[in-house]
Amino acid sequence: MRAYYFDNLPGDQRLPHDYVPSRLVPPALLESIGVKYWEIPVEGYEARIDAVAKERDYKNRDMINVSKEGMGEVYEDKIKGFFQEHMHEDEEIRYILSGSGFFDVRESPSDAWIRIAVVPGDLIVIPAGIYHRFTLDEANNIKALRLFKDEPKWIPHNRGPTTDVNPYRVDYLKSIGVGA
Ligand code: KMT
Ligand code: NI
Repeated sequence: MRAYYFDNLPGDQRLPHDYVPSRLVPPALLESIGVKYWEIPVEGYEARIDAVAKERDYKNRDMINVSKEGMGEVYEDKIKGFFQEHMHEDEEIRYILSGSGFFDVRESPSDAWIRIAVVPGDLIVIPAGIYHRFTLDEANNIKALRLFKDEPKWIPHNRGPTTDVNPYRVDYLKSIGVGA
């Protein structure tokens, strides 16, 4: 996992969009906006993922394969949807098994994009209420475990006037000490 500020330059979303020189984002900053992550080697990952799932009460899981081969006809639409800035009313938990990609999360209150480059072995928790998006990188494939607490709630709420007042958004901002 490597986190840095997104350069905001136009161009392919799959490119790194890293400033030159990079503006790295330290772990403490990610923590301050509620993003958590662990590194768990993929070789023999099951026992350690089971332990984290138990500790954090993640009762369900499934696997997602984001690639042309893995998704077929819905691939292009899914890719577009993942990259629309959105929030969820639950955590988005991903454990990367193979491939790579970028999770972009909004820093608040600056509203800057932070790009998190994930690789196999990364377990990332994107908190409920944070604005974020996802894209593949130029390798065009990622396979990940999706963990969830109870029933899967995958609904993306695209950013807009409604999400700005969504109770989960408001709670999120409160939890990181931003706003009234
Ligand atoms: C999501 O919800 O944005 C995704 O599942 C992206 C792919 S998981 C690496
Ligand atoms: Ni999401």
